[in-house]
Amino acid sequence: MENEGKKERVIEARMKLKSRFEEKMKLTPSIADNKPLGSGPLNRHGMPAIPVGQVVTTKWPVLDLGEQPEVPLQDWRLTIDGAVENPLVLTWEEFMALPQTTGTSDFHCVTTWSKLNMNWKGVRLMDLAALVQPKEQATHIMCYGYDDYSANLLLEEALKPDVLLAHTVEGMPLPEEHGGPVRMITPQLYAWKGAKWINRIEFMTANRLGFWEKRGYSNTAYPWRNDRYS
Ligand SMILES: Nc1nc2c(c(=O)[nH]1)N[C@H]1C(S)=C(S)[C@@H](COP(=O)(O)O)O[C@H]1N2
Ligand SMILES: [Mo]
Repeated sequence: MENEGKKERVIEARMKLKSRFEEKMKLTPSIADNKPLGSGPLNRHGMPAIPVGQVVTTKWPVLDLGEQPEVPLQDWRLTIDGAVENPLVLTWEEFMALPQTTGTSDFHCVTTWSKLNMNWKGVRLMDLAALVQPKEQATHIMCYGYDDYSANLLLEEALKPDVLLAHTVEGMPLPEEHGGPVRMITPQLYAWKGAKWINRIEFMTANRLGFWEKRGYSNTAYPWRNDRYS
């Protein structure tokens, strides 16, 4: 009984978010762009697999700010706060007990490399949002890492189904240098929008700029428009 009620509430919260953001999502470039720039066969979202100016690599370069924080699982926390009805701090066990999603997606770095068809497992940002319930006025999120990193995102981008807080890649725990224990991935946007070593998601009622955005990177970061810098 208790569980049924819980499930009903989760579904209700999800449906509410969906109806609030469905129209906005349909208008975002990764869905609405009818002249996406790029080459190669179409990807799973109908976009050219290789966005304009990108080169495919099979290696996986590491990009960071010169620091790779080491976070033991028993110390790991994820804070979700700001403009939400139910702010939360999750432990590792609580995070892993949430619904888990697997997905294949591409990774496009603004420094021009793309790594295609990566297999991830983690928790959808959308599912976390359904738990905390963004307030009516929430429009953006800021994601923070255990390093000094931050990245801002429009909510209608963050709520897309392949935006994950990933803990597993290619069936293995996410390596520390790639942001383990947990990082965000944003396959429809340049990869800097996905914070490695993520430890906080702040819902915001107005846009603010993240680490690279303050330094001239694009607010929107859409790979099929060569939307790298502002
Ligand atoms: N916390 C944190 N997240 C980060 C970064 C960073 O320096 N710190 N770099 C970003 C950039 S520019 C890219 S391209 C990707 C790189 O991920 P990778 O090192 O796993 O390839 O992470 C993004 N997320
Ligand atoms: Mo990057």
